[in-house]
Amino acid sequence: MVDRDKLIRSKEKWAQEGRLLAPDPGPQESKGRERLPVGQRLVKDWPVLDLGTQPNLNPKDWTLNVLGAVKRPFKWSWDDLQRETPVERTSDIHCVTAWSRYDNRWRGVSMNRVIELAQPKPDAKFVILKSYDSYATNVPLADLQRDDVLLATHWEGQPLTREHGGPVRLVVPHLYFWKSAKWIRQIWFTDRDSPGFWESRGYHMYGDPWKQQRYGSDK
Ligand SMILES: Nc1nc2c(c(=O)[nH]1)N[C@H]1C(S)=C(S)[C@@H](COP(=O)(O)O)O[C@H]1N2
Ligand SMILES: [Mo]
Repeated sequence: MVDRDKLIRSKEKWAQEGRLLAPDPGPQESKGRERLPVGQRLVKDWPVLDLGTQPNLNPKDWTLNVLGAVKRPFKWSWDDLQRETPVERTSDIHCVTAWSRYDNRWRGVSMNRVIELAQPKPDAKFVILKSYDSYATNVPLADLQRDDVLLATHWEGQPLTREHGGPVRLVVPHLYFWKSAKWIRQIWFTDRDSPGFWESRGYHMYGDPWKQQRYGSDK
């Protein structure tokens, strides 16, 4: 608990001080977008970042609750998830603590499939993701309706490990990785945006790595 509080306080401090913000290189349109966003460095390993509590979930005990501003709320068990057609996507990770990792091969169920089943109501504009470690994060609905957004169960052909969010985590590759909730438990559709764990501690509501939206109010 002490370690956890220390980690949270130091990350809050980063947000207050605007740490890791690299100088803005100016408009890059003409050169085309670099693969590595400004202020990031490439890593080959895969760091583990969370609040220090890693839920130990037997897949048989995992359930996903899809609810809120939808026409058809539903619950999935692990077996329900297995009945869905798996998809594979390869994408890059960009973490707000300034590491990026290229070419992660994920397998899982497309988020578009979840959205298709749930049928969001017209006023559902945001989604709040909640996890088994009581973590939460917010993402606009439109950002989940992308072909590379998955509920991932596998990484590089292997079941997702506990430390990386197994049995099931979200992967939203075009936003900073704190939006990719590990040990996902609930997907809540809503008309109102509301900050999650890091967003209420100084981190950006949206988190676009290409605009360096690390901290709140574009500091
Ligand atoms: N449930 C949960 N999901 C989470 C977190 C967390 O603490 N709890 N941390 C986030 C942060 S800050 C990052 S950078 C990534 C890290 O994922 P990784 O440990 O697989 O690299 O998970 C995100 N998803
Ligand atoms: Mo992070």
